[in-house]
Amino acid sequence: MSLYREGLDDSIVALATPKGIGAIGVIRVSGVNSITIVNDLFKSKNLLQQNSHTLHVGLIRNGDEIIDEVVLALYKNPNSYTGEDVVEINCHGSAYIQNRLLETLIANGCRLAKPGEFTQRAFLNGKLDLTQAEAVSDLIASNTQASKNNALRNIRGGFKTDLSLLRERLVYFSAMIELELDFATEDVEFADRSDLKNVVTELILKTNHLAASFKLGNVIKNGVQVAIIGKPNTGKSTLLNSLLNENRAIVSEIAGTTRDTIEEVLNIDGILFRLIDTAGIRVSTENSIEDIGIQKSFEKMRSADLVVYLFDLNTTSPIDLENVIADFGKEAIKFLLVGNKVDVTDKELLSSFSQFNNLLFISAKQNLNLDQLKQALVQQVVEGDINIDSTIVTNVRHYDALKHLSSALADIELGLNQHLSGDLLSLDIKKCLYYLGLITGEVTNEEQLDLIFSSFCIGK
Ligand SMILES: Nc1nc2c(ncn2[C@@H]2O[C@H](COP(=O)(O)OP(=O)(O)OP(=O)(O)O)[C@@H](O)[C@H]2O)c(=O)[nH]1
Ligand SMILES: [Mg+2]
Repeated sequence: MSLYREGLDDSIVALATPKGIGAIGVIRVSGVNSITIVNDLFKSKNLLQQNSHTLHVGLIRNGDEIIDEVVLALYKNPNSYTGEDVVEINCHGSAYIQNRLLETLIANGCRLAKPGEFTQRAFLNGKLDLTQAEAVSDLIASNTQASKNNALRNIRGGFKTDLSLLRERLVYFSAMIELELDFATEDVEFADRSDLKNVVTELILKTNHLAASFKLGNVIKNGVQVAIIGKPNTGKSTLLNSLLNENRAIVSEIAGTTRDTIEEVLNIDGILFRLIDTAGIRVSTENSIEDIGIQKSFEKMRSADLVVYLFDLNTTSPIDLENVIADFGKEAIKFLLVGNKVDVTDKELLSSFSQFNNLLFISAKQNLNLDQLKQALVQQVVEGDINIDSTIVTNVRHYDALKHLSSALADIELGLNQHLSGDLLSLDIKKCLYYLGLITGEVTNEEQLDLIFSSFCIGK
């Protein structure tokens, strides 16, 4: 921890809003001398005499040079984001002004903040726990509504509440067993083994549930890979273009137009989808480039989270479709069946597909029923036992700790079944407490902290 405490005696500065032109920009200064440093440049009033949580309008000057007219927001420790004295300078949104302000603040004793350093200070000053600090990083990186909501929920501590409750119960048992060890010669049992077993069973359920939410959490953060697969000329590229509303992929009536995969992102109802247009699959071609493309299509089909199998309603028989369904079933591939070119398909032909459930009829070219398809995509993500509004683990580090936690809990369970002695049980309980702590930041090492905070951007 010392490494991190060391840096806390200086004042850091960074632009908190994006670089470039906007109506205003915000420069954030945090640290023991932050108010004094800004006060030296702000001639309108004495900031040292002002209350916390107040706003002050005035000029920032560097000697004779007027840099900008600004609004200062004052936060006194410990009631600020970082827990230190903080001044937020709302200046005009010009890159020149912002740079001049930063240069002047640095010349007067501030240091440019490293990525994530404001949040790191918040953590070190006890304002945030690790899950909250990491959620800030996720929030900054989030690019869809669903992932933003999830990050916000983690910042508010949804995740931590669950884990802290679990931790408290384990701490109790750990203490009781320690007590038993002190009275070892008297053979007493303070920790009721069947109570402990109940707690462990409950913990296992909760831990596994949180770990299972990781896949969904990851999907929200990184996107759902959707491969559009089908025979040549079925309209896969047309579909990609229509969903994106732009001419991204080349479309032609020549079979084998798409030779390489094309990937684009699409946000539907706040969920990020990574749509992949692939080369049409056919048995064998004379063309080696097309063959390589087809090979890639198969790879994408297997690695994607979901396959949209697109077929031409006019050239596909129900038996063809049965075979496709069987093939997907064999490889345990999640898929949606989508019949294209409904605009040029007669009704009788359509009715021959009535035996299939969940079949969608669309026209990629005429934009028919594309909303239905989008809803079906969302449905695939949301359905299942994990509710999107519940606590979701999105962080690989948390996931990893949950996995270890789960196996440590299994060890306790086994130990209880085998009537293991208190000192051995105690070791397993401590292991659980350690992994729980890794997530909430109660035990951690410096390297880990470094890694977490360096993924932030400067100004946060
Ligand atoms: N009538 C009709 N024609 C369509 C529809 N969708 C695509 N097409 C036409 O079908 C032909 C093939 O479309 P593409 O999008 O290139 O098909 P693809 O599946 O990407 O083909 P490959 O890349 O060769 O595998 C083009 O002439 C499209 O205009 C549709 O909904 N209705
Ligand atoms: Mg194509």
